[in-house]
Amino acid sequence: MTALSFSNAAIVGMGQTGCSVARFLGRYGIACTAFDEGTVELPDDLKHIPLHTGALNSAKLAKAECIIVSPGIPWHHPVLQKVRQNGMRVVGDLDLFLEQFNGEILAVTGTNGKTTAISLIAVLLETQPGGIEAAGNIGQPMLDLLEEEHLPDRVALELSSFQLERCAGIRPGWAALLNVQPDHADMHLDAASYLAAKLKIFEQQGEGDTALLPDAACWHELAGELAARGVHVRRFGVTETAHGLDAGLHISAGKTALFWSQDGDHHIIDCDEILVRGSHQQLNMAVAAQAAADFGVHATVIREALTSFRGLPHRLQHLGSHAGHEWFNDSKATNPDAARAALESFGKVLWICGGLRKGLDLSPLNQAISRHVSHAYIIGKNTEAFAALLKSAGVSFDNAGDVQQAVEQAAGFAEPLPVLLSPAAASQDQFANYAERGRTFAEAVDTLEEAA
Ligand code: UMA
Repeated sequence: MTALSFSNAAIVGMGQTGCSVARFLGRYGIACTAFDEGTVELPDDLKHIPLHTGALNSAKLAKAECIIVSPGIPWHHPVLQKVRQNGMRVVGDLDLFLEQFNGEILAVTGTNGKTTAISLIAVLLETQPGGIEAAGNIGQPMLDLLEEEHLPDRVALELSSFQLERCAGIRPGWAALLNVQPDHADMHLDAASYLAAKLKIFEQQGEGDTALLPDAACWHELAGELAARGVHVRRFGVTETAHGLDAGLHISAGKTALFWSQDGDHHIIDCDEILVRGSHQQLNMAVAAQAAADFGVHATVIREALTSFRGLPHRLQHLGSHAGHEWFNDSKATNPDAARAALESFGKVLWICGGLRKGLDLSPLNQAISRHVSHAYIIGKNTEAFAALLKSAGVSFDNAGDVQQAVEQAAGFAEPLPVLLSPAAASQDQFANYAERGRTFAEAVDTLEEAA
């Protein structure tokens, strides 16, 4: 392990990341002070660390030689800006990880679908020599990987814009950008800084590295720049010809097939053989297939993994048939684009939506709502924006208030339509996170009478 260049540190945010940072620094004997603007209690093994709660204070932070900031704390937080301007070292856990880790890095970013792609990549590569560990935004703080005596040879990092934004520089040998859609308008100053954060994943790539980019024209210039630096650029997307693309979905005569490139050929799986629903999810699976192929996983292993993959909880997860309806948990859809993709995976549905809007414009959902929603149930503390959206799309709705009420009301809907929880909003107005919202939904559905 490389020695650290500081002997005491301030940790800002004591959620998953902050606790992981504290344990990591503890192993080096670094003296830490914890800061959190919320009401937190440190876990038993970290109780010895001094904790300051409430508004951040630059004078207290300035006592540390290094400040490590959790991803969920805005990088432009005035106090953090001030200490940075004063020349203090302020980093995220990704910087600490990169200082220590010398193995191979596969990294995936994008607004939606990162966790699906990274999870599948981890499944596909774990049988390869050297194996793989997945970490990052997926819910596994990356510094925890360094706990082991034997470090992994290779990691698959799910990187959020928050993590990339505060990282001094990263050079993944293999990197993919899945998509960029409006999100986190409450955390980034503007759309340009959100995009700039995502693109940091490619910033230091060079000769011998691989970059996988969507095929849309807006990425051509970046593809050219990367290729000029010697990066092997691959492109993926949805196509009717499959020409010129390395991976994606091929639509022909009403049939969709997933494909990836390997050994100079396209390998194809008919999407009817894939258990995971939704072309947006299948496209992310094509990205994972391409990653696996680039790391030498045999095509038959990729085929087997893709056709047996059941998807992840809270992502268009089929909960079964209850009270005459099929129920789908897509609680992970925390922005309008994710919900749009989910709605487009169905004919007509009963839609449960609403929550914390994060300052996002909902109007891109309008067309999908008109086409795919028969009736909606709004949850969350502020219903006005969703009510206005549904009115403008000409769709009837109820203000259900909470998930349990929405489930009860949808169960009573006469037509046997599928019921889809795909909120298009974050959950923190009523839940700790999207997973708790999804579990609450699944529990409420579970109490309904099971279909015979
Ligand atoms: N806090 C403050 N001030 C703030 C905001 C938060 O003091 O302005 C404090 C909170 O009181 C809390 C702590 O910071 O005690 C939480 O820190 P955090 O929000 O960074 O959360 P962690 O538990 O450390 O989880 C983070 C990621 N969270 C976010 O990026 C918001 C997790 O991604 C990630 O799995 C975890 O690190 C491990 O790497 C979650 C997420 O929602 C899944 N990510 C966003 C997304 O996917 O859209 C980017």
